[in-house]
Amino acid sequence: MPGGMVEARASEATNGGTEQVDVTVVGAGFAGLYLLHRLRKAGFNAIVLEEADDVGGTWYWNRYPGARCDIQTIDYSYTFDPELESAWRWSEKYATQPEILRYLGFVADRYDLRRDIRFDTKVTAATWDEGPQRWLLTTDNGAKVSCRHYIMATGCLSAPKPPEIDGVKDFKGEIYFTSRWPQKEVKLAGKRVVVIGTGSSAIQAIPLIAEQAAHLTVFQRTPNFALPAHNGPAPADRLALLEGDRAGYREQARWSLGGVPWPQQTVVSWQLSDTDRRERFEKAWAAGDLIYILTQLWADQAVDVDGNALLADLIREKIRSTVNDPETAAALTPHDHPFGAKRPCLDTNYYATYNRPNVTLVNLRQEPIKAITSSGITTDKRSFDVDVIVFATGFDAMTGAIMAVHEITGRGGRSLSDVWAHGPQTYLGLTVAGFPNLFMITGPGSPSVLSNMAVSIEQHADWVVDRLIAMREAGFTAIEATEAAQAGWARHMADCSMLTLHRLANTWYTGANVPGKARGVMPYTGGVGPYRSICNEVVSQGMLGFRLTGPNVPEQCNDGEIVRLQPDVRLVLNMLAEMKLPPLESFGSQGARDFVAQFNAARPAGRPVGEVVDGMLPGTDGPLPYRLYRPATPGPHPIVVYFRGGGWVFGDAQSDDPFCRDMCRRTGMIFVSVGYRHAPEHRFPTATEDGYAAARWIAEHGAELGGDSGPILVAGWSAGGNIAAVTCQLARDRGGPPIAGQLLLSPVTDCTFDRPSYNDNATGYFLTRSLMYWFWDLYCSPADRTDPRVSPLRGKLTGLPPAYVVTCEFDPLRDEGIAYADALAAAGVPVEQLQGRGHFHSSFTMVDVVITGVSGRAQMAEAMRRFAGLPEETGRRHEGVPPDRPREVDAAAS
Ligand code: N01
Repeated sequence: MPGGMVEARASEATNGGTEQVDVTVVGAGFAGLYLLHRLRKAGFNAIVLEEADDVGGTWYWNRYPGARCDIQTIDYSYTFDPELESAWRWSEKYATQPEILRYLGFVADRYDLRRDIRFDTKVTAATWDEGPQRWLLTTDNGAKVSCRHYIMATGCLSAPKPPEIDGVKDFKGEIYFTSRWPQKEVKLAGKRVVVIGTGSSAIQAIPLIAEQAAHLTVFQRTPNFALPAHNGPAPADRLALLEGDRAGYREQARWSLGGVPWPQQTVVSWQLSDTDRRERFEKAWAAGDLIYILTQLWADQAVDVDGNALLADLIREKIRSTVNDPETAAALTPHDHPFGAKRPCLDTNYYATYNRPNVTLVNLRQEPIKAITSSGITTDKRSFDVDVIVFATGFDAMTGAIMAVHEITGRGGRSLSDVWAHGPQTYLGLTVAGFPNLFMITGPGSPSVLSNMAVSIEQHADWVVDRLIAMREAGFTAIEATEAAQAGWARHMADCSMLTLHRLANTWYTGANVPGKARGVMPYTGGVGPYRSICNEVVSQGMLGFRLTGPNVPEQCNDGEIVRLQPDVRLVLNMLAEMKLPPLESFGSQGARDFVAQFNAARPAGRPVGEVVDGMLPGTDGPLPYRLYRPATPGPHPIVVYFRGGGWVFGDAQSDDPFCRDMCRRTGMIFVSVGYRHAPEHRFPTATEDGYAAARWIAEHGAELGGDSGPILVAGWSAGGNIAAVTCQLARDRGGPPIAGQLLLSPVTDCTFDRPSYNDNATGYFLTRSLMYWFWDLYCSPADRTDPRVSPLRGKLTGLPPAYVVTCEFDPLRDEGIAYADALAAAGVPVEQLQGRGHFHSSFTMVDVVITGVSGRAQMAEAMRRFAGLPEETGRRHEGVPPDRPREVDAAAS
């Protein structure tokens, strides 16, 4: 066995009273048990330190009445050993805490794990020892351990949060925490009981406590969404799926978004009628499955506030129809967060429990707790005498389990608590720069609590153990994330969190439940499958973002950022890459048009607008088709003349339809999408002259089209951006029409192909350099290319209307767009730029596919409104970026 594990392996027992091992794991829950099993099988000398006197982790401590899992148990199981799977059969759809604990005990015994678990042992400090490159651990029973690698398998919800209510110590009755429920029986019969909190723990416990207590008073600060679990045997359809192809089912779970194999929905809410939506909802309600209702209703439910509100309203209806007293029902109905942004709960008779005569709800929003007294609880309005207080007040989630457990001191004596003072910084949620050989299982920055934990735990444990094996084989003894990789991960995390609605709620996901805790979405919101592929990519790219060192081998550090694309752009590009399409140009012009039309037909339909009208307008050589999008608001409206993208070769009424609809809705303006003629049938300058003629006609007939009396605006994407830019120059030079503003989205502006973006993004981002060459060849002979009617950057730029120029980082056209914006500004034209970090050429036009394009479109719309002299759209402010960050686009869901 080469390398750094040798001395630890040889030590076997102790060295001056310090036990020497290769790997120490903290926590004997789901993660710790599997780690120990894998580490042992890989030949490592590993131990687990566990504070409790038995295995179970979270499931050891959380033994309050009603505690169950709320992912179906057939999914919430180990999958690493098919024999284990056939050796254990769950008795219920959602197993109880005692059954889960029995399962973990069964696993511990089956793999003979207990002999390497030190129970009743709490780590009190962990310090990285630079010299020997090992972690030194001290424990509360005096034992010391030295290990090469230190793995925190401490769970995400293990550090209970203090109640933060004055007077707890004065209370003379009994106090319990759901998170530390005693092993002995708690007798509640005949007692006046209070439960503080209405999260998952409380919602499971309340119906059972109500059955026992003489009276139960629930103190609720924030209502939560809860759904009936409909517990019973595992549903036959799911069981059949699993048993029909166990390996396939498990593999699908590993690559799914949430760790349970459900298909991804493609139908968006506005494509469904009210009846269809209700039908889907009732099916989900009857299914009693969190992942199902969180993912299977419509594609926009988790990423779009409007799509989400449709679902939230249906759940609110259910609450109202279950709870008899309207005031109690109103208090129990959440309105302060989108459904799913705060962890929803699964319940059994939760809402109906409030119909019992022995149950009272106290709404702390109306009467906050003043103090706990010796005999009970006093609010702003009244006093309650009680015998028992149950705190279901939750956890210092994700970071608490790592930081609050003990001091962790890394390289240079830096403590993890200091490093994380402003929020957790990790690489992949697995490692922290400055803390060599420290790993976290389901740490902040990994999918963890937003996934089926069983699946995430196995992926993490496998990834870590596989890395340790690879290090051993290569002779490395230390591994550490680089600062650059970690910073890149933070950016990617922030990008991902803009994809979902989690950022719109005050929850333990964001640290908001603990006073003074740094705020930010802590779990990785990009999904289990994408996360897995990123972890694999780190390895296939030579341990990108890690520094590996060892005594007898040269250092290896392949520094860099693992994901630079926006998360949804990455998914789109991966999907396109998997399709292994031939180059678009190889189809020929008509073939390319047909292909693009077919491709576009598979997109989500555009959203409804007030009216869509197809018409014809006179062009220079005959009629040109147009499609007009009218807002639903009363007119007249400003008019935007829009030119479609498609390299002067394709682009029809359908191709840019979702974008035009979206911009019509956002701007409150009429969009007239013009069907200019295409190359190669109609070469330069036909497209430009058609565009200009159309703008002129539309300006002259604005009133007939429902336009207001102001000047028109122009907009265009790609080749359409080229036509929009040229139209502005021609309008200036040919006596009109007056144009109030121009929106140029990834425009072609110049015939030079030597700017860096042409090389940097030559391939791999859908619009390739060779496709651009093809477009140019079909449209324009080399002799004509410097004409400003196709290379507007070479034209006169003074006296043009104000411009909003959008470019995308991973686009061959990026630099010519920026060059045009800069040149306009130099010529005195008011210009704003939006540089789409992590975006590709089609990011902003792939409406409802590239969700991170939303905030860019929101900013474009604001700019267009400013150009037209309209007031700011305050209603959609949350979609945009803060005004102090104007030049780089952030993502946001609408
Ligand atoms: O904790 P929570 P939990 N005064 O933080 C309230 C998992 N889990 O233990 O929302 C008054 O959700 C607090 O109010 P607010 C699951 O992931 C899984 O219930 O902060 N109230 C909230 O209502 C879950 O999400 C299962 O305004 C106070 C409640 O206490 C996570 O664990 C079962 C307060 C805390 O709810 C945590 O759930 C159970 C105060 N000072 C848990 N402080 C499964 O089924 C807090 N609250 C697998």
